[in-house]
Order: sequence, then structure tokens, then C-alpha cells
Amino acid sequence: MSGKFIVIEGLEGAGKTTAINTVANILKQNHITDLVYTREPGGTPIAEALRNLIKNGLEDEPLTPKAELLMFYAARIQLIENVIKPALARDQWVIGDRHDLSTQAYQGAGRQLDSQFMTILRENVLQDFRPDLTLYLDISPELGLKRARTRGELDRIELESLTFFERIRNKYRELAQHDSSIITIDASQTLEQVTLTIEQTIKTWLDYNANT
Ligand code: Z5A
Repeated sequence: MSGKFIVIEGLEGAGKTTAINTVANILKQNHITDLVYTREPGGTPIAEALRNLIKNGLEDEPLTPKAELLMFYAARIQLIENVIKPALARDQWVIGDRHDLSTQAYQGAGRQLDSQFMTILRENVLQDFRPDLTLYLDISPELGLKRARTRGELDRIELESLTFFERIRNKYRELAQHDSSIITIDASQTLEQVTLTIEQTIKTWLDYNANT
């Protein structure tokens, strides 16, 4: 099989880190060993600098929602052109911690940015570049934030209200329902159950792709 781009998505505390390791293990068991890991925002020097700005802000200057959106796309296109596309061209497999679905959910629904503006920006920046598969880890904001808080201090986005995260979750679910390349995983289950579900999902997907 040629290189593929698999993305893990979900609210904070959904268990993306564990899911990434599970996906990598299954791929390796299937002799797909040349893996590249990405995270968004980030993954190149410029994108990492943008990540720091997005997460922590700078001095007291308010970051406007539109500026935040543009920074996510600036970071994303640096990553796509300089890391993801070259890796796929070398037939490596890329496992991404978040991608554009996050922007649709967080900036589109969370920040409630104009959908026409978002579509135009996405089409112009990404053109037809899309992940081959996205695993969306579905969890309530209450449970996700509870898990995330065990790790310590919250960043600028994590300090948003519960209704902000509820809008994001609803958007994720809506987008997943209408896109067959997005598979929803119930992330409220125990770690063992989530791991098992992801293993089965990836195996089925690999079998399907090997036979088409
Ligand atoms: N953002 C955006 O707004 N727009 C965009 O376009 C993009 C991103 C790309 C990135 O922050 C922020 O940017 C994020 C979205 C926004 N902001 N928020 N809020 P980040 O990269 O620093 O954080 P994150 O992506 O949200 O990752 P995370 O907080 O590390 O979440 P996670 O990776 O899903 O969580 P985890 O570390 O795997 O799990 C959390 C804890 O729960 C950990 O102790 C686990 O052991 C535990 N856990 C995991 N699964 C389970 C189960 N099943 N049961 C019990 N305990 C579990």
C-alpha cells in the first residue's frame, strides 16, 4: 500500500496520545513500519513557534478569533508542504495528532467564525488535500476536561467555557456523520475498551484498503 495519512481527533483529554500509540502498533504488526508522527499546530520550526503563540498568547495582546484561525492555517500549510506531503511521496505513513477537522470544530463552532469565510480559506489553503482516515474520539467536555486537568496547568484555549466545548463536540459529531472517512470512537469507555475498538477499526480499514 502507498503511504497514507491517518489523523486522530477529539476534545482534550479524549485520549489522542494513547490512540496514536495504538494505531502505530497495529500498523507495525501489519508490517507498516516507516511512520512519521505530526501534531497540530506544530511539527516544523515555524509551526511550533505559531503553536506557542496560539497556546500562550503574547504579553497582554488579545488574539482575535480571525488571527487565531489564520495562524492555524499558516502552521498547517507549513506542515503539509514541508513534512506530510514529502513523507507520503516517500511512501511513509503519517499519523497526525489533529488536523483540519479541529479547525472546523474549534474555530467554526467554538469561535463561531463565518462559515463562508472558513470554506473559502480552507479551499484556498488546503485545496484537495485531506486525510485518508480520521478517528474521532468522542467524549463529553466534562469527562475530557477532567482527564486533561490531571496533567496540570490549562492553556489559553482550555480555559474556555463548557458551552464552547459543547459546541465543538456537536460540530465534530455532525461532521463525522456526513463524512465516510471519519470514524467515531466512543472515548468514554475504559482505556482497554477504547484500545480494542481502535485496533479492530484499523484492522478492518487496512483489510478493506488492501482489497480495493
Ligand atoms: N486547536 C484548535 O483550536 N484548532 C485547530 O485547528 C487545532 C487545534 C489543530 C492544541 O492543544 C489546542 O489547539 C487544543 C485544540 C486547539 N486546545 N484545546 N483546548 P494540545 O495539542 O496541547 O492539546 P490537545 O490536542 O487537546 O491534546 P491533549 O490535551 O493532550 O488531549 P489528549 O491527547 O486527547 O489526551 P491524553 O493525553 O491522551 O489523555 C489525557 C489523560 O486521560 C491522560 O492522563 C490519559 O492517561 C487519560 N486517559 C486517556 N484515555 C482514557 C480512558 N479511556 N480512560 C481513562 N483515562 C484515560
